[in-house]
Amino acid sequence: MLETAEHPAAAGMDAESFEAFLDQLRRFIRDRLIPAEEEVFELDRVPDALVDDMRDMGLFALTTPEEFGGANLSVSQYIRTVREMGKPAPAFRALMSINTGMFTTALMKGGTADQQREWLSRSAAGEVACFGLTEPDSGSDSAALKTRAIREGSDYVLNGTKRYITNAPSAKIGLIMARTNAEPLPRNAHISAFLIDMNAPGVSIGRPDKKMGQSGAQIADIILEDVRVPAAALLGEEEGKGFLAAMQALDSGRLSVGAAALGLAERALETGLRYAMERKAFGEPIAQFQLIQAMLADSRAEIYAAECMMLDACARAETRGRISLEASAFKMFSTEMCGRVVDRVVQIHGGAGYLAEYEAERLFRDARIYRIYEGTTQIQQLVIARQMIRDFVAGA
Ligand code: COS
Repeated sequence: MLETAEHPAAAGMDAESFEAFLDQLRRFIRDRLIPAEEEVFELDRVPDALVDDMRDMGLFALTTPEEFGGANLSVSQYIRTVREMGKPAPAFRALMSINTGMFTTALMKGGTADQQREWLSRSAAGEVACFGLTEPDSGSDSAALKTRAIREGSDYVLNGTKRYITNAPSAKIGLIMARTNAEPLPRNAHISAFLIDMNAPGVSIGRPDKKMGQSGAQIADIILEDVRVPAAALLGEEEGKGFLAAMQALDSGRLSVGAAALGLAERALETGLRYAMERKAFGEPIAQFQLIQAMLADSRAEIYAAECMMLDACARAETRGRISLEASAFKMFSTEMCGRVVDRVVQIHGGAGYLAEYEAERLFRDARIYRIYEGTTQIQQLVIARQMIRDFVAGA
């Protein structure tokens, strides 16, 4: 949840309990999640028993207010948690992070009290959530989406297709953006957000897409054919607020992706360092060679820079309103940094880095999407530069 100052219980969990939770999570990751990675890759999904364990750990309820069954973590606490979840196979984080990130943020900022009570409680209880913004003909240009929601009496009827939707195959609840007026202008004005039960008649899910990496994190199309929902499903019970809800949710999502990329980079560097210490060439561990050390050192310094950005962006989110610039800057830097780190780790491995048998190869593939989803690096540049221009014009 962003802008916690708006929320009465903004302080999050007390520091001691949070550190204890983080220790427990690190053990859970080490003892349960990492050993299950191969199984996740084979099944291409997270096994049910592990999903249950994740629910028991409260991982779907991290950011939900206590009154709806959540832990009410502060932004910093939540994002530090995501960083840890960035270390095991990405499938685990993908499964819980829509609930704790975009879904919860959109509801907290734009939902009515009744909507918050129903949907945040379901989310916190571990009903997997999805977020339907992207479509076959609109990715970066979110405002161009075509899915329609037409008012019929006290209902809305939705038709359209959503694409690349994380968790679509397992989701029980969804926040789906649709156009409530066919008028294309003003560009963002007619986009609304709907809370959907994914078992509703007319909702069907495409076959999970085959991807370059992040095995086990499923994405698929959502096809909406005459899906009838009550007017109470309209987020905030007000038309035209969907674009804002999506953009606000993306600010939160971008902090989360940046943190996940940081976690993955840290794991990759550990892998690279271990290999460099064990692998010998010319009679000594390759870690003793200065050119290998340069790759290790550059990676370590960049990880440190991303960590500092993360902590600063979170601190600002806790004391200030909109942090689109910082969220985009952190997401851009951290995901690009992660790309460089995994590339160096493959290089440190030499020929072994190209083999599927070694972890470096998987980490290299898994990292690639972070520079693309929840806004490409180029979209982050746009967000940053536009904010700079706005501030300049406003004389800030
Ligand atoms: N918080 C609050 N308000 C926001 C906002 C945010 N994070 N982002 C945009 N807005 C507001 C703007 O201030 C603007 O308000 P006014 O009309 O009052 O000035 C309005 O929303 C429209 O914003 P903008 O003009 O920037 O919209 P554009 O259609 O030009 O699109 C981009 C902006 C390209 C940045 C946006 O569409 C985007 O982020 N695209 C990428 C989407 C994405 O990340 N997709 C990945 C998958 S989604 S899971």
